[in-house]
Amino acid sequence: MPEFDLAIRGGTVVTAGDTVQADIGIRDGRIVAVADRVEGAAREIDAGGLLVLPGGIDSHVHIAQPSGPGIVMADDFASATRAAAAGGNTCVMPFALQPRGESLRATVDAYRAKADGQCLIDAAIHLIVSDPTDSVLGQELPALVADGYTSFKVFMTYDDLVLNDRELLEVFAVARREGARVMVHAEGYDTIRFLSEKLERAGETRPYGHALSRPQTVEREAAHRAISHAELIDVPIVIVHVSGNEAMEQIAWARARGLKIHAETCPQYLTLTAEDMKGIGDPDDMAGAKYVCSPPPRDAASQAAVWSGIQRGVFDVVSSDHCPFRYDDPQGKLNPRARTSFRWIPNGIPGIETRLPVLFSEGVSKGRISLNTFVSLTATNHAKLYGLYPRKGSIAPGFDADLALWDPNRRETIRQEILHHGSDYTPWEGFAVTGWPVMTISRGEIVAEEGRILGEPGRGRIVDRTVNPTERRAD
Ligand code: DUC
Ligand code: ZN
Ligand code: ZN
Repeated sequence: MPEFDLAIRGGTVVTAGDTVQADIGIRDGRIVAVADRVEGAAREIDAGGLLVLPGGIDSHVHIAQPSGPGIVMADDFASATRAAAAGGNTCVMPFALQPRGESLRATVDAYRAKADGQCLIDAAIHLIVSDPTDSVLGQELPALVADGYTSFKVFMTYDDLVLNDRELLEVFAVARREGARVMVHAEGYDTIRFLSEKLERAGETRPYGHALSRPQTVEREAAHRAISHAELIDVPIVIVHVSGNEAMEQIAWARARGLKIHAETCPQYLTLTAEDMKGIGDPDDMAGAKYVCSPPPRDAASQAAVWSGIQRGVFDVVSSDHCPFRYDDPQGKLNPRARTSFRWIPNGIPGIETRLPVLFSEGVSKGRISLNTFVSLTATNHAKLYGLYPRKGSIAPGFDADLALWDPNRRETIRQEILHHGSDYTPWEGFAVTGWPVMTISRGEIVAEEGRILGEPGRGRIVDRTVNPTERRAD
């Protein structure tokens, strides 16, 4: 009987720390050998001329999430995980969103049922806490963390989701006690409402009004407030989807004070700008809705600032914040109310399939970041931050055989017609990239090759996580 089920031969193996020529031996879905030469495999893949990277982990995606009356998200678990796999990913982390007034446990059970039998690659589920009642804080959250849901997101804006300062503090305190990870959407609710109403009174209702309603000050103030609360409770937090210099400065300031503030940014803040929301060329000015996400993309100076933050290590992770809606659809971006004001355009853009090629091309191919930094930002740090390490996120014996084979020289142009997501557009239409994932392997099985999907939905697993006991701290 062969020693390995699969050998990947002759590739350049890249981890967060090393770049080496090596073969990889895989058995029972796990990596069992990384060596000069691996002999005796039932099947071999020739990776000559290719990079062998840990499969991407996208720790911030929205899949089949309730999105308000009349609005439907464009991806279910089947389409989202298919698109993710085609884009070089092997694990995604979506959110079970607690509607106000409902039990968090019931929310999680219902969300897990949606994923059942659908996933092509593995997924791990975060929670969104919108209603931190006494029973949620005292019983449900601790029990859910113990059951493997070890991270939750809180919002500082949105009518149905916003937590006030007292509630943020209560959730942070539970996270500290249970050793869970909190992700913070840092934008200030009252300021956004004030500005939105002012813009509407002035007749500025186009999609571009979205950018005007949420300037960087709104993000900076909320980031500072979240950081102050985290300092008070003495708990690490992750500020997600950081869009520019102002919030970034707060994070760097906090770190200089010794606080454990983690940060995430996304390809949209490196490659898009608020100008995209002007929808040039569209007679109705609505094409800009394709780019409406929160925080909004900013300007060229902000892009440069975020690149510099990546290079200086301010950012732990680059996620997609995939939040897909169809554009030409009454249940999507062009819902009837969206034409009356930007505030009714669902917030979010698709990006699960394009995150890695865009970052690789703009980052590695253009010489802004090393291959090893790319791996840290797209896989290893996600695994470490959210409790998937040392099972996922690197290439070494014992890790899941989750791999992406990359052609670093391959030139492609991103187009909707080559993508697999459920949305009817991509914000990166026509974007030229150098570097492309040619094969994705999930626990030793090829799930995507040259844009073709090979595995069956339902083979992907929901991964439960455990907290590191050293992160649990009594009050
Ligand atoms: N926040 C996200 O993280 N995703 C989409 C919309 C939002 O506000
Ligand atoms: Zn958010
Ligand atoms: Zn998000």
